[in-house]
Amino acid sequence: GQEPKATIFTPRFEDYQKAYNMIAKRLEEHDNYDDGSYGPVLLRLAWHASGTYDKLTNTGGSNGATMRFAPEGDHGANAGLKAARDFLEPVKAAFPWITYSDLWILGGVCSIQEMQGPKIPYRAGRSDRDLSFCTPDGRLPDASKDRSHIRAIFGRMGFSDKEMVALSGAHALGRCHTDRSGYDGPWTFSPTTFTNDYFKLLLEEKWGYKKWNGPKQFEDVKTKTLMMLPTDMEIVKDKSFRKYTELYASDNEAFFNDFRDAVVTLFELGVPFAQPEDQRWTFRSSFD
Ligand code: CCH
Repeated sequence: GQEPKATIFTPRFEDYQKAYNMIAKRLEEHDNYDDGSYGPVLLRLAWHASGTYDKLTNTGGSNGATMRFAPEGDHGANAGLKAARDFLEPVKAAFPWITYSDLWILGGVCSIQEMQGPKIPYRAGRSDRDLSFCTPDGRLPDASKDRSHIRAIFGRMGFSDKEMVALSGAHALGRCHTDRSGYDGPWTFSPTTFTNDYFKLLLEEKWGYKKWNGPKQFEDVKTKTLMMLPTDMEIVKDKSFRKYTELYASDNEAFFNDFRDAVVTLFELGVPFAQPEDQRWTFRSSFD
């Protein structure tokens, strides 16, 4: 006789699109957070999950979602990211087949697209790993440092000067929180819309030291409402970095394209995908 066959559920593009849609819907519904959106902190979660990558040892990166565990979740750089992880829990509950590590990156992709940024092609296939895969503290950038630190940290992941500048443009979004990093304030006047304003403001505004008891940071002299970190200022002071800052300030399309390419690379660092590079998925946005 015939043996009944167990059906194994293999999620496909449309299944991930459903998870994307739920994240987008939650972003719209929960507009009482920070400047009106969880989008920026979701992107920061995806970046801090990925930005631990070390190309020499092929350790770290978004595979594993090891920030779930105390050693890595408690690293100073990850302060406040529990808000983003908790925001995604109902999505994990509704789509239990998705791994945390795929979900966190899907959250980053969704937040960029829903905040009117470029379409970010995506691959699934990350697996969750145990706490023995947690990375040591100190792999993420320290905002008080200079260009050599930026190049050491992003060089360790394999990025070029151009890619470092393109990725920095994410600071068009969100803000610093005194109870997380110690720094304070947003970089732009529209912190929930993805634009090239970070580069424009870096070049066009006059920046001075903020007079306060907190860590050394910059404020725009005119309105004193915007901020820049010491590392942000390196993006205009360093000659090689500045070339790309000028390019992205004057050419939004170049910024969108280069940011997309760099962030796809970032989100995929160290992940052994089965899904081929030329078969990435592009999700429909809520406003498509
Ligand atoms: Fe960043 N970032 N980032 N950043 N970041 C902070 C906030 C955001 C640095 C430091 C800080 C990238 C690169 C760097 C976002 C995306 C990216 C904060 C404030 C600090 C400090 C945290 C707080 O207080 O809540 C440094 C240093 C570097 C590089 O040298 C890159 C790359 C990306 C993404 C591609 C986003 C988004 C935020 C806003 C988070 C929020 O909660 O609003």
